[in-house]
Amino acid sequence: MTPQALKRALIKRAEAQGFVLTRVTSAVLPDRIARDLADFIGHDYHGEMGWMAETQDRRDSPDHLWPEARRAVVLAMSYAPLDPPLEGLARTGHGYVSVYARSRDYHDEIKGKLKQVAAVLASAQAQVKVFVDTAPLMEKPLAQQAGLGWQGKHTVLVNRQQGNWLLLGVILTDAELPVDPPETDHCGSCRRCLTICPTNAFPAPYQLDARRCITYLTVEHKGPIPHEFRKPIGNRIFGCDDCLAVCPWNKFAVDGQAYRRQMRDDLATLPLGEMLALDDAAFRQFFASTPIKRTGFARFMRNVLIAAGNSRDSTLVPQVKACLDHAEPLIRGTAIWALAQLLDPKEWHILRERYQSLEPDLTVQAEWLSISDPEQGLIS
Ligand code: B12
Ligand code: SF4
Ligand code: SF4
Repeated sequence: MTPQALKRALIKRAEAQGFVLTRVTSAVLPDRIARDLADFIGHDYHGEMGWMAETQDRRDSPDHLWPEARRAVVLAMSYAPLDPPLEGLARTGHGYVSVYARSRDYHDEIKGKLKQVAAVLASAQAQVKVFVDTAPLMEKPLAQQAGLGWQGKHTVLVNRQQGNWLLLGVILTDAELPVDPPETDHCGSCRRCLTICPTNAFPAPYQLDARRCITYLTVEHKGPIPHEFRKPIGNRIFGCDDCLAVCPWNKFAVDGQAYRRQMRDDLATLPLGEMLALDDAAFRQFFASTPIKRTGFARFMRNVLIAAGNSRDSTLVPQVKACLDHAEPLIRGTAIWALAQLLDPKEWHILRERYQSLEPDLTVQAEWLSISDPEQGLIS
């Protein structure tokens, strides 16, 4: 088969698997990308994602990860939601789950489909490796170089027809497939994604300080969430979609059907009272095979407690109070903050007198102390 015919067969198989975009680029990224990655890590924007720094020398270009790689086939699956997702932010008694997480884990979902596409290359005796956010690979710069779209000012890939509700997958191969031209930037003077960000996570257009991003804070960050972010988090209990949802290029996006088939509508907004009632086993069962399960019970409850604190819903108080006796310090500590939002200061001080002297964990002690600090102004 000629390289052109092989590429056509690849695209046909990708379309059959539900990918909305499939393009090919060189497996070499320019030095500029390596410098941007070094800058990102040098500024500590990766926070606790130490794996980004550890793999930096392989991550900056696919041929550093796999020297035989000649081409990167970059594919996108649309997960464009049917309804405007940010409406869920107004339902303060419910936790908001970002759109990508309302389904079976996309890593599993897309990897299976990528393997089906890669089989076309394998059957032509080419070597292949498939990736969905599973290896040190810079998928967005590769996608831009392949012409799938451009990295918008929010750093996420945007396509003129599909918008930015896209999940990316990559197949590296030693086959010499014909390459596609790169895409250019179409953000123009727009700044919508930058101004809507609740936590000011963009130090400049096209740059993200992950440590300030609600997705990082609710999904990747392990310990207590810094106080300054707790109110801006609102009811977002897993991820955030604000910068994606406001992008004007989404108005042309129509094609999320392939992904939607395995989405769980019951995960869009979750009643906080029901979430507070979960124990570890019930959590695992309810979120089985979703990305939420990977954060683990303690981090999830930390997020739910922040949303409960922000809900101003006093009917949640008994459940939040019960968390003060939880074996997990992260849960006890966040419950202290949530109660400071929900209770009258006098009632909160009574609890502090009862619990603080008995508290063995230093991070939880710090919560009692930080909230009673008048400088913080969190309670009277
Ligand atoms: C780490 C990571 C995160 C981190 C950091 C995000 C980030 N922007 O880096 C956190 C946890 C915050 C995160 C959040 C999300 N993520 Co994420 N994440 C990744 C991961 C694993 C690596 C990204 C990476 O390499 N970051 C490092 C920095 C250096 O890369 P960068 O953003 O491309 O940086 C560029 C710019 O800074 C630019 N730059 C720097 N200076 C300047 C100056 C100028 C003038 C210009 C033009 C450019 C420029 O150059 C850099 C290199 O191109 C990828 C998967 C993968 N392996 O690629 C998924 C990935 C990026 N995430 C994805 C998704 C869906 C999300 C969320 C939307 C999920 C959600 N709804 O909650 C949010 C989006 C938040 C946001 N605005 O980015 C998708 C994005 C798909 C797409 N359409 O682009 C990916 C590709 C996963 C996938 N396989 O689909 N994610
Ligand atoms: S996902 Fe949310 S918190 Fe993160 S950069 Fe976008 S708007 Fe900001
Ligand atoms: S919202 Fe505006 S600035 Fe942000 S990515 Fe979309 S077009 Fe670019």
